Amino acid sequence: MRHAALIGLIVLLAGATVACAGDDESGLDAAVSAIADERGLSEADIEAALKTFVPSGGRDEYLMFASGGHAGQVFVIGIPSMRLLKSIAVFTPESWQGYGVGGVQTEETLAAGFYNDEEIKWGDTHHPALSETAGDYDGQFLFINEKANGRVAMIDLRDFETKQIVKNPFSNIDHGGTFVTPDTEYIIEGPQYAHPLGGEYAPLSEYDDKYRGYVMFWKFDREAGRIDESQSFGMELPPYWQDLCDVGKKVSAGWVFCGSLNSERDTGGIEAGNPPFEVGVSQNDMDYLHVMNWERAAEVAQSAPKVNGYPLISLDTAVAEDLLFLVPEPKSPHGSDVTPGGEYVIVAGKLDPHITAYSFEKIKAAIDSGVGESDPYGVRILPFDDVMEAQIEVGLGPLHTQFDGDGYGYTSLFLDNGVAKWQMGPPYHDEWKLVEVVPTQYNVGHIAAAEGDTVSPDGRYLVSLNKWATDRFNVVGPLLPQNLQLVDLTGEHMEVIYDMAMGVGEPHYAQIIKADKLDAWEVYPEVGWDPHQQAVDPNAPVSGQERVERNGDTVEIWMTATRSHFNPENIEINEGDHVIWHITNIERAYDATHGFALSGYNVGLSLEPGETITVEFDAENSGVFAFYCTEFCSALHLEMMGHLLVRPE
Ligand code: RUQ
Ligand code: CUA
Repeated sequence: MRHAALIGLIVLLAGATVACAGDDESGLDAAVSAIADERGLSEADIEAALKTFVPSGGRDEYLMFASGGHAGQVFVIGIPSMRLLKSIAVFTPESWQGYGVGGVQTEETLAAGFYNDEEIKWGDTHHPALSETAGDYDGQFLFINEKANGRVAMIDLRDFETKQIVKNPFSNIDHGGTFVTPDTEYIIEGPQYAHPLGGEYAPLSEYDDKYRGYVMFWKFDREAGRIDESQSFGMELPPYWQDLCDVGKKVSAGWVFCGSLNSERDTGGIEAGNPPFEVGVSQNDMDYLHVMNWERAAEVAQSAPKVNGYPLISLDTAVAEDLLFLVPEPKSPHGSDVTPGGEYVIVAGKLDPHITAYSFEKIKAAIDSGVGESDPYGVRILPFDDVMEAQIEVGLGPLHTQFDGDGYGYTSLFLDNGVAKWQMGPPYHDEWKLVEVVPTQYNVGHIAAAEGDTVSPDGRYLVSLNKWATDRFNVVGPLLPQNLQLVDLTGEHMEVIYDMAMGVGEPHYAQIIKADKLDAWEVYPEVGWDPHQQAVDPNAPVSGQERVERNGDTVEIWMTATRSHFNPENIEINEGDHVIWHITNIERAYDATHGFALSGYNVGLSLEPGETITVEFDAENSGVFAFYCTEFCSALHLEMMGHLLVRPE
């Protein structure tokens, strides 16, 4: 019997049920064996299926928030089932959620991120960051950066909706964020390609003088559930290409660490006979880890001059006030990740097969002792040998590191296609050493471990966020899905137990939170709820007071929606009228969402139970326009409609 051992396991797992139900073991045996044989499944396959299967009606133990890459969204994925539960609209309009398609509230959220009032229709989300309390995910808010236009968004996890987008005032591109400080005092938006201030024009010949990196510190007001732009500030950095950051915690609380590349300050120009960027940027053996004191920077920012409306700490001030130091890091570094206790910063260099661990204690000692030469901008470079704690050879193309709760680090290997598990030195274990590598399929970028960025990671599961899934799924045209692979960390060896095809965007980074830390609403707390304010809209339509009022050329409508009608149903106005249309879904039932589609006027809303949305437009098209509910809400859903009659002039 091929599957004997495993069937033993299944029987063991199912033990109680089997015994109670009085089923006979050999029946289960034979049934499993028959299915496995028919489908060509190995014992490992059956074991993986058992570990990831969540029966109908079951819940996942963790939720993963994954960036949607250039889909501009955030994906919510259950673990271990790897089911996609939601795609949260963030930087891109989305019509199922009625995001940016007619509703005034969400259109304003999106418009706050437009470029000089020019509509931006997409975004490139990279790094989600869950809000933290004392260094632990608290399940309240999620932040994410948008690389292509230098923006940061905030999602409220009470209703899983985007509430705010802010735009970097100093740079029109970013990358190294978002990362939150241990109590979510600040959300850090790290830069990438150096830029003239504010994205103004300056020729590349003035690169050394006019181009800079700008790290943004967005202040978070937890009470208000908003980034407080008035308390946010920026800091100028040398024109290296700052890359991923991580925030210090516990012993390194108050500090932030960002890797960089292009310490060469290369400006490319293959068309002019220069070496291409890929060569020019990879000449030096070392680039620089940026070590920044954000706590002190926040004080210094109080008296910093405002530029583009925000305090900006100049590079000279950053140097004079001891806010910024550099540490050499091996060739073309990418990730920098702080260990759970904050003792070390782990850096991985794309062109170096090692991970390098820097001791924060040694960094502090080097800062205090005043050692080190200055870079061309006067920033002190702490000597590598003074601050380096350990190096481990892990494989080719190491990128990003995560941690478990047992003193192990996990680093993605982009070139070797795998994830390396390695042991941390003191205070976790006696020595630093490589444990094993699990192959992944295919080019892995980020990895995410359960509660992996907190002061107390869970381990157990790790997701490898792989790029193109060659040779993995059915062919669906030349644009390949990505492959999110679930890795089981509980056994003696790491094991890939699920392949999830991701057919949208390109998930970069993700964070995984214990599901019971989230406390999302099933319906909005009260009828007439404005999700933008997270409060009742005093002007919300209420049952029994539905009406249409005219005031000159302005027509204001108070409409309610319930199963299975809108009230009022027919509305007659004049061409050219200005229309303000409020709709409340007055239902309290858990599953009673109504949609609102208005043909001819580009309006598509989602009204969840209790929600009020306002739409505003000029009635420039005359004619008869049906409006209808877009959710199949009841047997008489098709009857849930009405007419907007626009009389021609
Ligand atoms: S990084 S390319 Cu997160 Cu590896 Cu953006
Ligand atoms: Cu309401 Cu369909």
